[in-house]
Amino acid sequence: MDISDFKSNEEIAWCPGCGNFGILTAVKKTLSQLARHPKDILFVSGIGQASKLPHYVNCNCFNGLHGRTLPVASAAKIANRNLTVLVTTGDGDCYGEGGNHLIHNIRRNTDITVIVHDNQVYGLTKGQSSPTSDPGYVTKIQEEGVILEPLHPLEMAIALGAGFVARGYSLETEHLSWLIGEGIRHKGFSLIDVLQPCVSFNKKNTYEWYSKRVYKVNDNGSYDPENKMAAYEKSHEWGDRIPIGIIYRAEKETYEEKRGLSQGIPLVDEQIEDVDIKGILSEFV
Ligand SMILES: Cc1ncc(C[n+]2csc(CCOP(=O)(O)OP(=O)(O)O)c2C)c(N)n1
Repeated sequence: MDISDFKSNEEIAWCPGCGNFGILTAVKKTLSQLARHPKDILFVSGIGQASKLPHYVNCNCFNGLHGRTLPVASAAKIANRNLTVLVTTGDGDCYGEGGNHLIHNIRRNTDITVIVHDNQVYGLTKGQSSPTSDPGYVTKIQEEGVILEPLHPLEMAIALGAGFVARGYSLETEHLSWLIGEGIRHKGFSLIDVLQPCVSFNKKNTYEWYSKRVYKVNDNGSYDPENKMAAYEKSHEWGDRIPIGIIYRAEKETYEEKRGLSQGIPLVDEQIEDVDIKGILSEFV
């Protein structure tokens, strides 16, 4: 496949200069290298600027409710393991309203790849603080600055037992594309938090701000992403230096394996003629 095979005809509604463009480029590049047809790829998203990304990619898309992406994505993967299932979500969508789903889908460990466009702000609703906003960050609502402690998503994911935990930067598209590919190849739940400048509402965490701090965690080859305690410590690093790359990686049994769903006929292909679906549905209508 070629990058152009994944281009959709939708007009892009992001602001000029938005960090989401870099993520879109990285996603399409990764997909073009996967050697999978667009019909075999499913993007699930919620509500937000980040959640518009699947509209701009030519493949299957399920655009659901704010914060509810992960149960939908997990269910789709469980029903049809032949799909490559990706999630695009914002820091509000995934770490705020969808936080409970994040916790339990990490525990469930279905084979899905979650890309969080982390701009440290609610973009679509015009700039309120999000769970990852830096303390002191001033918005129209938080006029005296954010007073809550921020959530550290990578640290939380490692503590919960996620088997693939990574951070990318939307300006480093080659590196991000590689990370997304590694996340897809990882068997189980993969979390990729992407630093994504919001040029309209986040005037603190700008391209300049991130670019001064970001460094590749394994540039000198001495970082071991399989060392859990080192990864835990690294996941907490935030401030003058911000690591990007694969922070933690471990092989784990997936939900599909535990349930015996990784072999045999995928659920979606099972014949269900003998099931009285009308009777079941009538109980809910
Ligand atoms: C159930 C529900 N709660 C709240 C909203 C309002 N809402 C829509 S998007 C959003 C936050 C978006 O922020 P984020 O997920 O960080 O995405 P971004 O727009 O920054 O990419 C909120 C609060 C909604 N649409 N539905």
